[in-house]
Amino acid sequence: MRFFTMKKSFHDRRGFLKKSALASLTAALGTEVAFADKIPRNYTPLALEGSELPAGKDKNLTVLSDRPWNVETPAHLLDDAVTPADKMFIRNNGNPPADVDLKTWTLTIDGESAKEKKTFTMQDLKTKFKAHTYQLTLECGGNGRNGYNPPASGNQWSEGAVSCAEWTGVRLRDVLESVGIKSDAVYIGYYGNDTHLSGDPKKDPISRGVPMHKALEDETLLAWALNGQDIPIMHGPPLRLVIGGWPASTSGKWLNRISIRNIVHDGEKMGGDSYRVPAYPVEPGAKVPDEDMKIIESMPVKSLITYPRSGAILETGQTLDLRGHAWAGDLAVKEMMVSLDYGSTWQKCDLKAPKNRLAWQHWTAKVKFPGPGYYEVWAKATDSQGKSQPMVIPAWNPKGYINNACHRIAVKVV
Ligand SMILES: Nc1nc2c(c(=O)[nH]1)N[C@H]1C(S)=C(S)[C@@H](COP(=O)(O)O)O[C@H]1N2
Ligand SMILES: [Mo]
Repeated sequence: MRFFTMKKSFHDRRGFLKKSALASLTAALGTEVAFADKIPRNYTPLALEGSELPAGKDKNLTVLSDRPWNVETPAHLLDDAVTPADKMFIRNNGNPPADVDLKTWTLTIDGESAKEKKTFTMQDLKTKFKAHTYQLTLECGGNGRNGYNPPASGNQWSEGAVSCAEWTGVRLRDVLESVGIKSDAVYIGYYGNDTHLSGDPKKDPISRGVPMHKALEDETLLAWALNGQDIPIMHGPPLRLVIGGWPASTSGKWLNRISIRNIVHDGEKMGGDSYRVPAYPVEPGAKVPDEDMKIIESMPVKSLITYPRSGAILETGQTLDLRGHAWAGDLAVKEMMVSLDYGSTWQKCDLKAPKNRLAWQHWTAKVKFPGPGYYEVWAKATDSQGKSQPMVIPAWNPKGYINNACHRIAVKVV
């Protein structure tokens, strides 16, 4: 297949640096861009030019920031049924541990609602509990942030902060039950071994969690393997909490402690605008009172076109075999549609069942274009409760979370 390229531009039509490009640069640098209003038209700041990637990663991933690493996967590189480790997006809030030692690593279970405090070695976990493998969809709550206007600060993810790999480990439920859960338990909170960007050892880069009902699901794992191999350093070895269908920020990496809480966990990035959205629709740019913000739980229905990549060139009369994946948080996807005419009419796709609950579902469709010209293919999934993806952009929120707008690709027929 041939392709035409539409270079992602950092500039608007008048040649000024886009607000979103400036926002991502500010987030990556952790400081304001001085003299931003003096940047010449059509000039790309050096710091926005391509950075190197961490070891073991596909060279075509997109680096959004390298301190800490935030790397996204272009949609067409997510074509595999099971996402390979080298194509998984990376979202780090702090600095990962330089090295991890399987022999000395421990996991401690504690908290107000734990009947006792107990510490497990990796060997304990692997030998005292039954291992399970599930394919689980992990999508960053900020995936799609670059679609919002006014732009939200933070990494400007487009579509690729999602993965669906196979994780092996023990059920969190089995481990928590072996310790004993008090009847007043409401939440679990995780702690990892990464360090805060400030270097302050008393600060956690992130410490989030989920309510007990989600923590105790069959598919919630304490995982030590990714696609049958040791977890690569960027993805949280030697032990990672994996919680499919919820913001991937709940899947704690480099896990060393889980607290069973008698309150909603109050760790780093549980409050304020972090991973929270207004409880009701607000106008773009609104200031929302803290008490009106609610924690994001199950992620909304979404889909990707993973073949072809945007910019495909077809011959007139050629049939195009489209394919991709669709997922819907805790729910299943019930229907998948594609449109060639900006959503005026839709064609039903063939949709497969997931490998297991909380894994994405594969879809395919054969489409024919009426004649030469520029087209867009839009993809729309509907969940088991009848909710569909919005065609363009969903409700604005202060940090630009849960943008589940239809994925769109460009196609030229010649
Ligand atoms: N300890 C720790 N766990 C973490 C993070 C982190 O920075 N530190 N980032 C979270 C966020 S915001 C996301 S989206 C996912 C990213 O997982 P990945 O990098 O393996 O794709 O990990 C989550 N778990
Ligand atoms: Mo995230």
